[in-house]
Amino acid sequence: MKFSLFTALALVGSANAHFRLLFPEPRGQFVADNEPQYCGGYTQVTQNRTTFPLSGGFFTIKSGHPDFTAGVIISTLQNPISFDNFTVNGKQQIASAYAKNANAGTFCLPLDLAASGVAGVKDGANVTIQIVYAGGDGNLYQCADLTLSSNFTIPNNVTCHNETAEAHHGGSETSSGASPSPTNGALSPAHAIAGYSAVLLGFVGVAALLV
Ligand SMILES: [Cu+2]
Repeated sequence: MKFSLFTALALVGSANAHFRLLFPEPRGQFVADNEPQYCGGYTQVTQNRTTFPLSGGFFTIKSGHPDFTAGVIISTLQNPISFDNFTVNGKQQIASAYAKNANAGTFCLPLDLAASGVAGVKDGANVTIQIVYAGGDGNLYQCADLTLSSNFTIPNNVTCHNETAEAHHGGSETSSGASPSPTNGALSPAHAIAGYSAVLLGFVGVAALLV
């Protein structure tokens, strides 16, 4: 009895680790158990899209796992309902290349959608981004529905900062103070690892990377 209780608690703990998309706002309430599914379990597009800058944007995630990999794929369909909708001719449309980080915590990453070169990414377009994340317990997903604007800047009350957190699976990692500058983060900006083989890895590739 004691053993199964312990096992159950351990499973809950690991599921809670996962990751959350803090900004832009995800499709729905975070449900840890559904995060391995397409868009974290939210298959339908939301009606209240977030206005998002065509250039110079960012996204923020909170990672419960250290040693994670995260990237962003994009769909230009009005109502993307499957992973296929994020590909063209079988190729993923990558909005932000996969980046790795050794720490858990909150990380703000640049998301310059205009620079992605994806067809249909333009002023006024409705798009959906999907964060693809792997932290050691399988691939996890969160989506956000956006309307792009070339003359919009993210409001000041949406902060972009990095803050590493104590790793939960033992080890020697400790907390560090918040860094006010988005450029000071521990998570490498995508372009910094452009030559890295992870950049063009698909879903399977990310999983394989962590085995
Ligand atoms: Cu997890």
